[in-house]
Amino acid sequence: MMDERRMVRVSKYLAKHLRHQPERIGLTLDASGWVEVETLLRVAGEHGFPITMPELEQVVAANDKRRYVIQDGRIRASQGHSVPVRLDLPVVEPPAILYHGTVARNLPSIRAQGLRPMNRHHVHLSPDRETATRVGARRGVPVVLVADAAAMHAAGHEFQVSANGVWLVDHVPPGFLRFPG
Ligand code: HQG
Repeated sequence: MMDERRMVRVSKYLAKHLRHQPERIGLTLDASGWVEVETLLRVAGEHGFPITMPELEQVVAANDKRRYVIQDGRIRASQGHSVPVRLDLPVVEPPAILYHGTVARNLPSIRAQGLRPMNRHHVHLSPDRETATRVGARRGVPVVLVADAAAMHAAGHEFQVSANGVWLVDHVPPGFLRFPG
C-alpha cells in the first residue's frame, strides 16, 4: 500500500498533467480529456516520475474526491481542467440550492460580477455546505455563498454534474447569490 504522502504526490502529478499542462510531459489528451493509461505511465517514467499501475489504480479508487476515472484502458480527470476539453456531460436539473466556498478577499468582485470560472472552464458549485467549506478553506478562512440554483435553472442557466458530484455552470450572476452576514 502507498502511504498518504505518496498518494497526494501522485494525485497532484495527475492533476497537473491531466487537467492543466499535459504538454509539459509530451502528453496529448483527446477532445474529451482521455489518454491511454499505458502512455501516461510511460511518459511519467520518462520524465522522472515513475508511477506503477497498482499505484495509479489505488489513487483512482481511493482518491477522496474521485478526481480521476479509468475506463477502457484510458484515464481522464473528471473535472477541473484549464486545457480545453469537452467532458460531454449531460445537462441536468440542479438541486434547488447549491453552495460555493470562497474567501472574503474575493467578495467585492463576486458581488459585482457574480461567480466566474476564472482559470477553469466552469464555476464549481458544491452540493452541500460542508464540501463548500472545505473548498473555501484551501485559500483561507472559508466563506460559503448560497446559489439559488432553482431560480437559475428556471432562468435558463445550464447545469452539468461531473462524475464526482461537482456542479458546473458557466456563470452565477450576483442576483442569484446569497452572501453571509
Ligand atoms: C473565485 C477543487 C473574484 C472563487 C475544489 C475561487 C473544487 C472569484 C477562485 C474545485 C470570482 C477560483 C474548484 C469573481 C469566482 N471575482 N473571485 N468574480 N468568481 N472567484 O480553484 O471553486 O482539488 O478555480 O471563489 O475542491 O475554488 O481541483 O475554483 O476562490 O471542487 O479537485 O476564484 O477545485 O477541487 O478558484 O475550486 P478555483 P474553486 P480539486
